[in-house]
Amino acid sequence: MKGVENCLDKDFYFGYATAAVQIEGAWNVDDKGLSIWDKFSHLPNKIKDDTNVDETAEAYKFYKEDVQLLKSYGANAYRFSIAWSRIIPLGGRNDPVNAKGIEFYSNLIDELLANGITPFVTLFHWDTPQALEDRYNSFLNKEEFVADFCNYAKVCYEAFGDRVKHWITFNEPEVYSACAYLAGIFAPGRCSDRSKSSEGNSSTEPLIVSHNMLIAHANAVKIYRTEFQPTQKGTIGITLSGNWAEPWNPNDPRDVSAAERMLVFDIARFADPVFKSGDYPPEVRDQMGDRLPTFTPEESALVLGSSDFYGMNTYTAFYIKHKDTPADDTDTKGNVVYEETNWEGKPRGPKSATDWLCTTPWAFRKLLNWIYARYKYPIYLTEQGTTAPGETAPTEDVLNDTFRIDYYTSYVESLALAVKEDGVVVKSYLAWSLLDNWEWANGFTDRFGVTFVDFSSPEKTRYPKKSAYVLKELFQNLIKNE
Ligand code: PNW
Repeated sequence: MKGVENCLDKDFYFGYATAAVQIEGAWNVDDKGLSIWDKFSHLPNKIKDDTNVDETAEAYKFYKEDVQLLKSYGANAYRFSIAWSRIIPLGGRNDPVNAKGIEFYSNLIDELLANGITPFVTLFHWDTPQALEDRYNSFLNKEEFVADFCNYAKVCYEAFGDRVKHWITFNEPEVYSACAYLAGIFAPGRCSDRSKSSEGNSSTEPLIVSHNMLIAHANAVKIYRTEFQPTQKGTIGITLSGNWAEPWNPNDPRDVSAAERMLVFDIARFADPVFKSGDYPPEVRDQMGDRLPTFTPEESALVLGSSDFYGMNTYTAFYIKHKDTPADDTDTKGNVVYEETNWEGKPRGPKSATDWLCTTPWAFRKLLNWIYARYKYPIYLTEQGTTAPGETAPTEDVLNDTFRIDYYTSYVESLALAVKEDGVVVKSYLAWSLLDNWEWANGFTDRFGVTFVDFSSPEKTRYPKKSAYVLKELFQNLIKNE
């Protein structure tokens, strides 16, 4: 990579991200409570390969080995999520705290710090305690949920805040609310389609859930800022998802505005309330009308500015075409059509093993610029990565993962150019993911790791892929030594 050497500051964080459900296993060990995924992954016909989260990569058992992997991959940061149901097995503010759950994360944090790796901790990566779902439908009940989440967050700040200086409240409200409450393919699996779910309303619930998530986020941040930040001196924020929208036909103004509208619905719907205006973008309210909840003036003031940084997850891009028919009432993307090729037949990019994901480095630089121009907050890239076709066994070919190497090399170059040429402020690059893991509704079929995991072996043997070492070298060249 020429011309961009040393373009990242010495305090730049390079490392990997994971989530508890996807790697920990140990679903009933040390008094853990049930999460909604412990239940959902055992229901029939929900997971592509009929697997569940009982074991996954067993990171609960092998966390020390994983910290050594991180070290050997040159990582100076690791983003993981805390399983709420390990800390408070029944989830609620009047339920007991589980000392063994605290001990596990405390040990993991100490192990990371002893190896020179900075922890980034996500409080919620989609695994609500099942008891809260049973009691009051979790996110659908604002008062109860906000109070229980704040209590859980406070327990975490108290237990880990002396050592954790980078907090992320929620991971990807957009993806979570849409998959769990619109499509019904994520736990708790609610949607309007009665052949899939006996409960749910796809036109309202995703909007209520993500609204309540923003309010829970803002309240948990207020607690951190008033009671903990003055002494613990950490930072706290939210991580949002978002993929680039490229006009299907750049010469058709209707496609140009459709692509911009998709970004507004997909990204600004969550980011504007937090980073810009304390409210949803007007074009979103125009389309969604009364289905979209409103912020009270107090809520709006609390949400605006409630993140110290912009937590960004991005993977790919789509060609976006306008639609001539009116939006239906379950639309959350701005009434557009997603296309695989543009008007000239040009494909998005090389296809991964995951249906929605192609390699589109050209779009990453545009998206970084779009977000930075709109919000002017320092960006923490908290997830990015890919699956690769044909990864089924740890053969020499599979471990020499050229598809993933090309993905990372080209995306990291786009990042470096955005920083160096465009002046975008980026503070971290946390690749998804350290390990092959349990990819939600796709089970073990989608391998996102820079480490191959043999899920059939009792030790869940880890085999480094070459991309891990390529990434290490890329960042060694990009991050300044002094
Ligand atoms: C993220 N999309 O989800 C999650 O944070 C991870 O837990 C997950 O394993 C990873 O990305 C890979 O999927 C996404 O359709 C799911 O654009 C879907 C999309 C983006 C992110």
